Amino acid sequence: MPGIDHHQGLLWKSLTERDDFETLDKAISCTLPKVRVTTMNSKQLNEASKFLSYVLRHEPQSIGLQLDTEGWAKIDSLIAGAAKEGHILNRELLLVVVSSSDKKRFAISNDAQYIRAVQGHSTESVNLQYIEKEPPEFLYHGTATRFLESIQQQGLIAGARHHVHLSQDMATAVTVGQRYGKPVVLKVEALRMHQQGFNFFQAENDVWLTGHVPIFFIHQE
Ligand code: HQG
Repeated sequence: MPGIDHHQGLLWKSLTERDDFETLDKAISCTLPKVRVTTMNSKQLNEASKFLSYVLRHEPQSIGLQLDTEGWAKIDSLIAGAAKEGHILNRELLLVVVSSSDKKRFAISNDAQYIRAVQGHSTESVNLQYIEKEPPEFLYHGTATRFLESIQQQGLIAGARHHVHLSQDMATAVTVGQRYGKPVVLKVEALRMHQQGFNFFQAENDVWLTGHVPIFFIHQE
């Protein structure tokens, strides 16, 4: 499959997350008492966020962690499993990562005992049940120009993840595409797809998800 080079590298893709760390320090200040601020910095939060993406989306078994089908991991088990692999986490750090994530990548359960990634999974143990929803007329997908030839043949495919990811705005799509090279934005006729029987879902963080986008619904911007 063209583009395979990327998919082979998926496990490390979370390292390309682009948290907006210029605003993170402000977020920390708002979230925690001053005495805590001095004990955390943006680098620590960035590393923790990447690590969480890795274990909660892709490789929970790397730290002996079990996710339920909805993607939830026990926070105590996460902290203990991470520590065995040399990643020092604590509840406060997790709470700050969750609350300051620019893309709201993670959620904490109401009883504060569990944590999960809200989308982006590749691990087979998770089958998160998103609620089906009618999409807006158009959604956008950011990719790199080097994938275009393959996309023109296959349409948009989920690859190692469970879904194709789409955004409601073009600016987000540009940022997403930039992770892999020269960005290009594809406009997807989402509503027309939906009317023809394709399912769409929206994750808690507003990212739109669908299984596959055939080429005849895709237009290059
Ligand atoms: C491309 C980030 C060849 C696709 C973002 C993309 C997102 C094809 C890459 C989330 C193809 C997959 C997911 C085809 C699609 N042939 N290449 N037929 N169909 N592709 O990372 O959508 O920061 O798995 O265009 O915001 O880029 O991690 O998916 O370039 O929501 O929270 O194959 O990751 O969120 O790459 O990004 P990915 P994505 P986080």
